[in-house]
Amino acid sequence: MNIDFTKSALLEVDVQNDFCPGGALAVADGDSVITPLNEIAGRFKTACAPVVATQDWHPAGHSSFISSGRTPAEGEVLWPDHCVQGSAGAEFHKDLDMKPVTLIIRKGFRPSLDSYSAFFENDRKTTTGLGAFLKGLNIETVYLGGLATDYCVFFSAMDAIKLGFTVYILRDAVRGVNYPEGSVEKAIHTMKNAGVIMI
Ligand code: VGL
Ligand code: ZN
Repeated sequence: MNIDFTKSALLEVDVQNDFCPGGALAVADGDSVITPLNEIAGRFKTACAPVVATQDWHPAGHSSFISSGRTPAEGEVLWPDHCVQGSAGAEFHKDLDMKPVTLIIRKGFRPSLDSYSAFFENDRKTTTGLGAFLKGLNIETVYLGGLATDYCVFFSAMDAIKLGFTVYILRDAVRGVNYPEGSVEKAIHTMKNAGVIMI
């Protein structure tokens, strides 16, 4: 892989304990994204290129939790309590190398609004600031890995395309929830059609 580090950023999505085996919203094999992410992050670090880690960061009782008692909207999925601010489950996995990380974006911290994407919250309007941050660094290309393929990675990749970035998904550095069944395949298909490149 030939990366132009002068205009590329690495985005590591939600590599947190709750999305790894043993966590509250465990993604099958979720921790296997860590080794490939550390390897590529090391290369970004050597080049002093930006590495952004996102952290799902919900207040207790968040509206995306089943425990909120809320009736989900059509097509909306509610989740077990996960990534509660300050909890062990919200911490980055201990094996994720944080030394290369130059920015941590926390998301999903508004009680009534979730944020799957690293760029825009689920109202599709509220920004996290990440797009402006990357544009401010003259970044044109985003390499993406992490959890979960069919939710936070998917929405981040689609928004990155919408913002005009060239987007590469690191195929061995993503894992999915696959709920509902088939959602990983559907996400990959939709991303490819939108111009996301799988490598
Ligand atoms: C995620 C569901 C709920 C993710 C976050 O990181 O993909 N999925 N919160
Ligand atoms: Zn969440």
